Amino acid sequence: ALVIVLMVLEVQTCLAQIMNRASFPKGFVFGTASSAYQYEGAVKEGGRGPTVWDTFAHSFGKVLDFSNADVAVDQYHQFDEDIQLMKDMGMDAYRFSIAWSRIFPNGTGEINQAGVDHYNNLINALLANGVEPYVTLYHWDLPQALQDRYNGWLDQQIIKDFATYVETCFQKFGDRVKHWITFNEPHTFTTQGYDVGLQAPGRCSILLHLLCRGGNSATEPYIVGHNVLLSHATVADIYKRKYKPKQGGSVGISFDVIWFEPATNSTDDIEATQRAQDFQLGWFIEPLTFGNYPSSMISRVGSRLPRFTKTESALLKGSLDFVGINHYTTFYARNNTSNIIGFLLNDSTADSGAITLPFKDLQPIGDRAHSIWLYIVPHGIRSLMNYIKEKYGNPPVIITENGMDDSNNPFASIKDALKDEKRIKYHNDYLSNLLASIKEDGCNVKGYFVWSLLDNWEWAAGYTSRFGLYFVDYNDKLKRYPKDSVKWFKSFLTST
Ligand code: PSG
Repeated sequence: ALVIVLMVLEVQTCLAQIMNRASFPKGFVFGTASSAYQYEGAVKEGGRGPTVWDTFAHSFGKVLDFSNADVAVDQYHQFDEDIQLMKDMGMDAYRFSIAWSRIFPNGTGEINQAGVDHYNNLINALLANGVEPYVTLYHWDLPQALQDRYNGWLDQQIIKDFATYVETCFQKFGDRVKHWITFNEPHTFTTQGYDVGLQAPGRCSILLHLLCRGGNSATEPYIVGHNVLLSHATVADIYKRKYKPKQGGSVGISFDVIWFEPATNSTDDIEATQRAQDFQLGWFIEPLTFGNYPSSMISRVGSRLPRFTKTESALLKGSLDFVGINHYTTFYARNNTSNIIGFLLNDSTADSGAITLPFKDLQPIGDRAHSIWLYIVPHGIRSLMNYIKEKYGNPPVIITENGMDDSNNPFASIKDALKDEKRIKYHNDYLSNLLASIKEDGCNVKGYFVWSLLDNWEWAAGYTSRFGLYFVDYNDKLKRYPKDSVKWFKSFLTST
C-alpha cells in the first residue's frame, strides 16, 4: 500500500509542475490586449477625427524614432486575419479600445455612422469566431476638438461629453459587449501627459517649461485625475441604472500597477513603500472603492488636491464591478529624505515622499526586458494580488495587461526575432505566480490578457519596442509571423 501511495504522490507532483489552462479555475478567461491608436492606423479613414495623440506624434521630437501611428499595424483593415490568429492560439477574448473620434469625430455632436459600423463589424467578427470582446472606452486618444475647445480633461465639461460618448457605445454595442473598461491607466496618462509631458497632450511646468509650452505639473495631474474619476463614476452609474438590467454586463477600469518593495526593512522605507502605492493605485482605486482619496494624499497634496462633495463620494463608492490590473514590473521604494528633486521640479511625482527605482546598491531587481522600466520580477504579481485582496476586500480582478518587449533590432533576421524564449519564460513565471495567488492564497482573479497580440506602436518609443506574440514585419506589408511564444500559448491553451 505504501508503494501505491508513494506512486500516487509522485504522479501528483509531476502533474503539478505542468501548468496549463486546466490548472486555472473553470471559466478563467485568457486573451490578448491592444488599443486603437497603437493598432488601427487608417487615421483619416471612415470619418475619424484627429486626436491628441495624432497631434503629439506629429510634433517634432516627441517620439523616439520620429514615427507616428498613421498606419500602425493596420488592424482597421486586417482585423479578420488578426482574429484568426487569436482563434488559432485558443484565446477566449480580445481586449481592444474604441476610438472616441471614430464615433464622434469632434468629440460631441453628430454620430459618425462609419465609425459605429467599423466596431460593429469587429465585434461581430470576434463573436462569430468565439472570441469575446472586452472593450476599453478610453485608451488615451482624446478627440483633438475637445482639447482645443476647453483643454480636455482639465475641464469639468469633459464629464458630460465622455458620458454622451460612452452611453452611445452602450446603446450601439452593449447587446454584444459584456465587459466594459472605462479608462486605461488613469495614473499613467495624468502623470505622463500633465506632469512630465512625455505623452499627449504634452503639458508640464517642470524645468522652467523647457519641455512643454503650457501646464502646471503641481496641480494639473490632480485636476485631470479628479475629472477622470468623476467620469468613470458617472458612466458606471448610467450603466447600472439604464443598461445593466437588460444587457447584464459589467463595468471596470484598468490600473497600471508597479509592485513596490521596501528597499530596506527600516520603518521609514516601509512607510514610504505604502505611500508610493497610495499615490499610484490608491489615488484611483480608493475613491472608486471607499469614496475618497487615500489619507496620505489628502495630507501631503493639501489644497492642490480637489475635493469630492458628499454626492460625488456616494457616486464613486462601489462603482467598480471588477478591477483591471495592467502589471509588468516591480520596483524598490525608499523614503525620500532630501526632497531636492521635488524642490527643483515642483511637480506631483515628488508628493509621495518616496523614491521608486528598479535598483538597490547598483543591483537591478531582476532581468530587464527592452523598455527601461520593465524588469522581470514574477513574484511581484502574486504579492500585488494579495495586497488587493487584503486592502480592498478581494474584488474580482482581471489582469488586463501583462507582457514584455524585445528591442526592434533592424539587423536581426526575422528567424532570430521569432525565437523569444525570454517571453515564454516571462509568461510561464508570471502565470504560475498568478495561479498560486488564486489556488493557495484565495485571490479572486478572473482573467489574464497578454500585452500584446502583435508588435505595435509603443507611444513615445514608437516602433523601437516589440511587445507582440506575433512579429510584425514593418518592411514588408506588415506581415505577421508567430514567435515561439505563440506555440507555447497554443499548447498551454489547447492541452487538457
Ligand atoms: C504600463 C506600465 C508601466 C509603464 C507603461 C505602461 N510601468 O509599469 O512602468 S503603458 C501600458 C499601456 C499600453 C502600452 C503597454 C506597454 O496600457 O498601451 O503599450 O503598457 O508599455
